[in-house]
Amino acid sequence: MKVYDAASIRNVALVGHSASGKTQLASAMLFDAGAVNRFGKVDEGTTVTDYDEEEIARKHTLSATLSYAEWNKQKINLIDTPGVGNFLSDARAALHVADAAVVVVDGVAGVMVQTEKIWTAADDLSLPRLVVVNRLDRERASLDRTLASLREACSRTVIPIQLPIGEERAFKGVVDLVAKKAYMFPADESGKPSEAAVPSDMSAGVEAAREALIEMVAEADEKLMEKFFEAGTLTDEELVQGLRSATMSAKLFPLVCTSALLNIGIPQCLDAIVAYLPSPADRPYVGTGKDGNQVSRPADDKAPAAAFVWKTIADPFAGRITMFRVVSGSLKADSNTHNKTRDAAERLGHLLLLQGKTQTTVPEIKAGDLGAVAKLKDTLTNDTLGDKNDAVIFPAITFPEPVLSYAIEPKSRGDEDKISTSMHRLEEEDPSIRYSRDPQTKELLLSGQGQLHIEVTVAKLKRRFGVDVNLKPPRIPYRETIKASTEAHGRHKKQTGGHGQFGDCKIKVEPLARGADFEFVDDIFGGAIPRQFVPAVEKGIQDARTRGYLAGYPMVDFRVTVFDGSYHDVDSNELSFKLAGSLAFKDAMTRARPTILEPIMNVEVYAPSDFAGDLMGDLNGRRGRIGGMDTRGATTIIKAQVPMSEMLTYEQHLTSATGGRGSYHMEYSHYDEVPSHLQTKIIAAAKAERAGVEVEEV
Ligand SMILES: Nc1nc2c(ncn2[C@@H]2O[C@H](COP(=O)(O)OP(=O)(O)O)[C@@H](O)[C@H]2O)c(=O)[nH]1
Ligand SMILES: [Mg+2]
Repeated sequence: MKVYDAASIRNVALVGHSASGKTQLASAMLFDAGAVNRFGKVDEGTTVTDYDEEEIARKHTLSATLSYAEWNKQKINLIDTPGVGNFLSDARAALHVADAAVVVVDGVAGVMVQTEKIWTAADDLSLPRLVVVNRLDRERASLDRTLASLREACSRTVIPIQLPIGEERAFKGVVDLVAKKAYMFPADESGKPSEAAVPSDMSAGVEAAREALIEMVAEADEKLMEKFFEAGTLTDEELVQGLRSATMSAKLFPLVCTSALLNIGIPQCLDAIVAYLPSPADRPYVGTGKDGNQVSRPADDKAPAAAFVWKTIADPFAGRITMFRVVSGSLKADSNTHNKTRDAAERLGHLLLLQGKTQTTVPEIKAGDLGAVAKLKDTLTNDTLGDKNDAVIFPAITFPEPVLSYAIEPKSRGDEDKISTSMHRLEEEDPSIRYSRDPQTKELLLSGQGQLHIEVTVAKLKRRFGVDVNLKPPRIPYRETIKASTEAHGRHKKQTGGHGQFGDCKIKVEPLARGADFEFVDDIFGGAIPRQFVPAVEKGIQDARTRGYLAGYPMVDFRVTVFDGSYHDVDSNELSFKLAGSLAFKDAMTRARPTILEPIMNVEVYAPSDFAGDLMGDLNGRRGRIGGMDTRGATTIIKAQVPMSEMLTYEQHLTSATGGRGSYHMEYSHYDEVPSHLQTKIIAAAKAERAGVEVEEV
């Protein structure tokens, strides 16, 4: 395997809405560049980057996958990423180690919800982007419409550097606007075009599009603007240079046209990646130095070794596979390194390049390149590896908090231990899931980004670790709070021969603002309760509030002030004051008007406009509050706030209501009070459940 210096590498993340053709595009690029011998197809389960059985079965990318190819003597590292909302965290992680994003957009549907999400994520990182309008061979595909949606939703400065030749089924090539050349592709999917003259019926369109490109490039740079005004145009060289620097500074986003399935336009897409997107040498990586100051780390292989871990794979056989970007210096096989985040020694065994699931061992991985290593001891995603004496640490990727929890139970009783070790491995692989035990019901909880995310995690658990579990209906993380202030009294007294027990406290409870959680204030003067027992009062109240009052959900957003009490010289002890605290809490609840809160989600629905009326009606039926509506071409975007409990079945509803053409995104917004008729139901359900649990425990 050749070793590439940083200037000869392009690290690109393929991102965009699900089914825009990212995986198929990666497959075509790898094939055309000669990195693989076979043109893999998503529909046949033969692509390099969707190799996981779960991905093949579902025909959806579920996890970021690394692959690479050489093109024009440059090594392109391609990270194929998921486009389904539930799995977008992996796409975000990939953006952190890429120097540029290739944003793939479906030429039929245009910009969709996840395209926008990931575009914004790339904006936050100031990442250069190449836009690929794919699936141009499909019926109803249109570059013009897709471009309009890109300019509306993403950026005004998305600019075609190619035009498609032929539409829909007749799509057979592209015109390169920079070189004014046409490339016609054969129907055999070989991806080997023949050069041709620009079709005569396109010449006016090509001229106009080239003018528009030149103007945009000139606009992005003052010097070029002056030249443009003087000469009325730019030279070819000025155009190429200007386009490159405007793309690298994320001022312009060049657009290319492809059919990844028919292998049309792919070599030109690879050319554009090499010509216009930055190499690691062009973009220093930013980390934190010794005193917390920012340091900019160029991709210099002579500098101290520093690598950032962006992903971990839990392989049941090979163990942990750690995927990293070497930021500076180089990592060497069979050598010692240091986990600087955890201050722990690590031993690097075989270093790996990953072509999907195929691993190639290499002696060294140098600055700017992406690679992997198996069987590290302590290293997890977001850690920095490298030279012990070099202070730099790279900023962590933030992963989304889970929004939904399901209870799981093993199908066979003996699997309890195995579940927990396997789930911890899967948590290492996917930081957007959480595995825990419900303190009230003792159930095992699996939390994640949505139903599909949970189902896929459960499928992984079974396939990789042989643990089969039942998924119980999702649990809504209700909370309780109070609506009124009151004072209350709790006294615990027991006199049974010998030592008695005595604790006594008076408290005040007051509602706090939403999100304030819980405050405890010690307002005891004059020793009404001895110092050492006040924490016991707090403990008693804490225990009681986590068990809730109405339906067993933790009570939040209130303050408790203990302001008085009494004690007994001999009989008072910690336990007595704890019980007194808990009694005072219960007493307070009889007057504090307790109520139940539920999580409210921000929801964005994208669908063809014909469905907008029905979808809004449905959201109203789910107690949703419509916050706004937008149209983008033929697509309507509905924004609403909807209680989580009403959204559990939304995925299925939206798919069937729109024939699969709608999509949505949802994230946690805030907690709000549950309407009282529904509270009654929640309380009844909690009682029934508690009764059930008790019976079982007998
Ligand atoms: N007609 C056509 N179908 C495509 C094209 N690219 C991808 N597809 C199909 O679209 C579906 C989704 O492709 P995939 O690569 O999995 O999309 P991803 O979710 O963005 O990775 C698959 O059935 C592909 O065969 C294309 O250029 N033309
Ligand atoms: Mg995919």
